[in-house]
This record gives sequence, C-alpha cells and structure tokens, in this order.
Amino acid sequence: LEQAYLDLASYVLKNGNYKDDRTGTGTYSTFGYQMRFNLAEGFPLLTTKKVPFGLIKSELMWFLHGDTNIRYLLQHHNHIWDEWAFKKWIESDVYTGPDMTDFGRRSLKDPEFAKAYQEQKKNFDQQILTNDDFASRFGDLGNVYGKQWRAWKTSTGDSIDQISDVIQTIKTNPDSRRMIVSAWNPEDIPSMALPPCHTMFQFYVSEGKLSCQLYQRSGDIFLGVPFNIASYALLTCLIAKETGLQPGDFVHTLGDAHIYSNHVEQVKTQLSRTPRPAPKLIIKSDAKSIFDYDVKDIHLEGYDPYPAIKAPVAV
Ligand code: THF
Repeated sequence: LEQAYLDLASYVLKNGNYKDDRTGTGTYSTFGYQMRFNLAEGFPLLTTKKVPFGLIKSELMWFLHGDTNIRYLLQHHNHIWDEWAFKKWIESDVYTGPDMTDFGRRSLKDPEFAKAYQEQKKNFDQQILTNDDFASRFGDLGNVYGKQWRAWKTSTGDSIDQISDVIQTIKTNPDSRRMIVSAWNPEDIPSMALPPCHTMFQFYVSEGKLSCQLYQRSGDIFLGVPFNIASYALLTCLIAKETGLQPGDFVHTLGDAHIYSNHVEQVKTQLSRTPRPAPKLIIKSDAKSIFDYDVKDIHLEGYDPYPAIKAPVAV
C-alpha cells in the first residue's frame, strides 16, 4: 500500500531539482505529482519507518473541533505545531529571554544554543498550558485549518461550517461534483502562522464508496507527507462511517513536492527497507458524530513498523 509513497520519494531523490526555500535549508523538488491509496487494502500508515499515529489523531481532532490554539495539542502531548506559535512569542515585545532569531537552524549547528532554545521552549509550553491570557495571545496560530473548515467567515458576518455542509451533501446528493472543502482563504493568509499546505480537498461517491482527493500546494516528503496521507485517510474513513459508505481511494496530489537537503540520508535509509503489510483501522462505533470522537475511539491493528528515523523540521 505504501509503495506509492516510496515511489514518490525515490522519484524526487533521482529527478528533483535543487531549489532554495523559505526556510533557507534547501530542497530537492519536483512540481506536480499524484499518488493513489486504495483504503480497502488497509490503512496507509507507513511501515518503513514508525509514524506516530497518536499525533495524527490528535491533530485531526484539533482541526475537526475548529480549534486553532496549540493548547489542545499540548494537552495531548503533541508538539508538531509548537515552532510556529513559539516564533510569534519570541518576535513579540513581551519576550525578554535570550535572542532566539532563526532558532530552527541555529539549534542544529550550536549545541549551546540548542540548550537555551530547549529551555525557552519548555517555558513557553508551560505558559501555554497554564496561563489563559498567554495561551490566547501566543497559542493561537490565526485562522488556520480548524477555523476555515468549521467557521469560514463570510463578508456578511456569518460563518460557514464546510465540514458539516460537505457531510450533508454526501448524504443527500452524493453525485454532486461540488463536494469541496477549502482551507485557502486569501483574505486570511497574511495573518496565518503558516498558509495552509492542504489547500483544498474534494469528495466523490461511487458504488457505495467514498473517495477523497487532496490538493497540497507544498509537501515535505520525509516528515509531513506521511502524516498528511494518514490524516486524510483517517478523515475519509471517519466521514465514510458517518455517511454509511465504505472507504474508497485517497488520491494525493502535490504541488511543490520536496525533500529537504538535511533529510536525504534519512530518505535513503527508509528506501532500503522492505514494506510490511499495512495495518487495519478500527473506529469505535458509539460516537454520535464526527465532531464527538476522542483519540481513544480510534486505533490500529497489526501496525508493525521499522524503527523511527529522526530528522530536523524546517521552520
Ligand atoms: N513545516 C515543515 N517544514 N514540514 C511539515 O511537515 C509541516 N507540516 C505541519 C506544518 N508545517 C510544516 C506540521 N506537521 C512533524 C510531523 C508533522 C508536522 C510537523 C513535524 C515531525 O517532526 N514528525 C516526526 C515526529 C515528531 C514527534 O515525535 O514529536 C516524525 O519523525 O515523523 C505539514 O503538515
């Protein structure tokens, strides 16, 4: 099942062009690539390295609850969005600690700095968890996914719940070709911590099966894409259950698909491994709606991955 992902990684290693990027790390990049995962064959969580499924679940629940504040993530021991909130704090006038400019790259090169950064980061996380004012000022990433999915602001001051609407359409008019959720809100882009990578997705119903296609404008092949595949596969399975359909295909279309220059060795290690059978997704049936799930309601059976492979995240 994960062969499509391994093919992408080896294709970009071989054919990617070197390209500088916003983070200053440098990438091997290609433009326009599509993968397809048949969800009837199993759940597409990679086995060629351990991918922390718990973090994928709590991130998706966070989106589905319409939440944009990292406090929920921290309460679930999920730190994948910390850097973007932390950046807002150290650039603000209330921050009085040591200079943290360019903390991502500096902490890779300078162990002394890395220690100071870890300390500030711990302090930051603690304040997000315990101080309401601090959390609302610095924990909020702006109008990111949760906001656009569940409460897109209209010019007349109303809000649109795109997820509820799309579920309603799947139930009542499954042949529709307009079952789209957009996270890309041009008006809000300047105030977002990071403009959405998962720009929009579309659902499709045929022969009792629900398929989903994601257009992702930018994909970090080693760290982000394995999360993104599993996250949208999970979303598709949850909505299939909610609408009484079987999961169909997850189609993943990428714009700028890149391997960061400091992930190349890790990708080669991963490609040297032979994939194992895909795990099976189990969803407990008593949640009333897709918005009421808890991370404990969802688990995997038969997930037997190779060891995790560490890599630095570009900020
Ligand atoms: N920015 C970059 N540079 N890459 C991304 O993948 C990315 N995301 C989100 C927002 N900005 C991004 C955040 N998603 C990890 C995984 C997903 C992320 C961010 C980080 C990560 O570091 N994963 C580690 C494990 C981390 C842990 O255990 O805490 C891994 O090995 O998989 C694209 O959605």
